[in-house]
Amino acid sequence: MTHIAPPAGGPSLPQRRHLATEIPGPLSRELFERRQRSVARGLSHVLPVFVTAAGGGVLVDVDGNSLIDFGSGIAVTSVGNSADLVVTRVTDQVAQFTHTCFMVAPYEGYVEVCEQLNRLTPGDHEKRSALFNSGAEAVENAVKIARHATGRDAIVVFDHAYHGRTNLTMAMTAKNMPYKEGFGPFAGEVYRVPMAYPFRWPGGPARCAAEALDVVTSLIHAQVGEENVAAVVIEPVQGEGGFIVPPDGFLPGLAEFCHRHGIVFIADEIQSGFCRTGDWFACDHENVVPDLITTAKGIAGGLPLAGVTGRAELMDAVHPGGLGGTYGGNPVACAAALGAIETMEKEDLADAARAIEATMLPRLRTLAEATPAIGDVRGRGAMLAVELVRPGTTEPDAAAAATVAKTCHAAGMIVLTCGTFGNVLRLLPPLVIGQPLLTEGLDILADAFAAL
Ligand code: PLZ
Repeated sequence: MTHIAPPAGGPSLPQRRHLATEIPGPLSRELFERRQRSVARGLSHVLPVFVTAAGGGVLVDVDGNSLIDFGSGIAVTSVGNSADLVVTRVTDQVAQFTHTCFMVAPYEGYVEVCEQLNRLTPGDHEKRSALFNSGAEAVENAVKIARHATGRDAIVVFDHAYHGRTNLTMAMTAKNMPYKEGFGPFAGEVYRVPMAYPFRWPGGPARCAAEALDVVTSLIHAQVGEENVAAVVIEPVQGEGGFIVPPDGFLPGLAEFCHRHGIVFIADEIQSGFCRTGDWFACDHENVVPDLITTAKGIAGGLPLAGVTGRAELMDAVHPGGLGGTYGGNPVACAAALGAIETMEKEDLADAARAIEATMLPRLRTLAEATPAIGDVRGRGAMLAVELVRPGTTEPDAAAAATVAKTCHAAGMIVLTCGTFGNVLRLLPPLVIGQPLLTEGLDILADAFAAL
């Protein structure tokens, strides 16, 4: 196959949509054939274009197509792909040393990332952090810490929750297909309660705001017993489950309930954290201070890194040697995180996320008025979504969501779907995306809805 010499990635990549071939093009299709013969079937793709460069708000593929990126690799490249400060810090670190294992011989970068996490996460109490490789691993470790610190077993999670694909986190994740189907038996002592989901709460959003906290806390009381609960784990804005934003008051009430009963309140901010929702963390919106918070994705500009941060007395309850792993807090990933955090602060990317919301949300609301298939528009910052239903009902329409996504893909834009019922289109542009691409992306989306 003849490769086109790829352009250099990063912020200098031309910020334009350009279709050189159909999507996916012939070279991507050729690579896909190789992929089919070599890579396990269990891994699937949103869009099988093979990427050669990315930066700002675009991805460039082997066929020379330049696609608008409304996915950020699932909320990861908030600072953009190959952001300058990530590249320089990573390059310097790679040339210096690549690995010692923090448990064998430590290095400053790990400590510095923990200092930054302790400083940036909600609450000004004394904190400690520990670093891991993936979001699921961070969630597992948060649960380990909560169980160890409380001496209790039960973990409470929510409908529509997503916490990962390891055995414990599969048990915590709500949706069966594709995450859990055939992969059991699952870890025990995980209890699920309803999520405060305004659009789908029986009786509607007002009833949700009035009732949800009572429903959840009385279920915990009756079916688990507060004194048995080690932790309540919640995504303050749910991600994979459908970008579900609980009504104001729900999270503060839940945190207060946990506090009253000695339950560790764990916020899983793996998708919602690091400026995505227009604050450093989604919890900041209502000044909710979790006891433990899990982070990953946006933390390191695309390199694999995750963290658990929390109250010093909880984190330090675990005996020396009780936490760890070969690669957790790898020096190159830590260098990337320091570059990403510096970028977020210097460029005020929380403000950029609010500006993205200011551009997108009114357009999405207008689109919803003209489109009977749109049942709900929701989200915060650059974590926005549109839920598709059969017109005039709340019946989920996954096929319509898939059709709109496909139309966008063919037009040269990456959008992702999500939701327990697969009927939610989610919009997650990099926070550094320029206004012209954002507007063009919204035009493409509007056209795709018009063609529905
Ligand atoms: N917690 C809130 O969003 C990852 C999953 C993609 P890992 N979400 C993307 C997929 O289909 O596997 C996620 C999350 C929240 C935990 C996780 C898990 O993070 O880094 O994928 O393990």
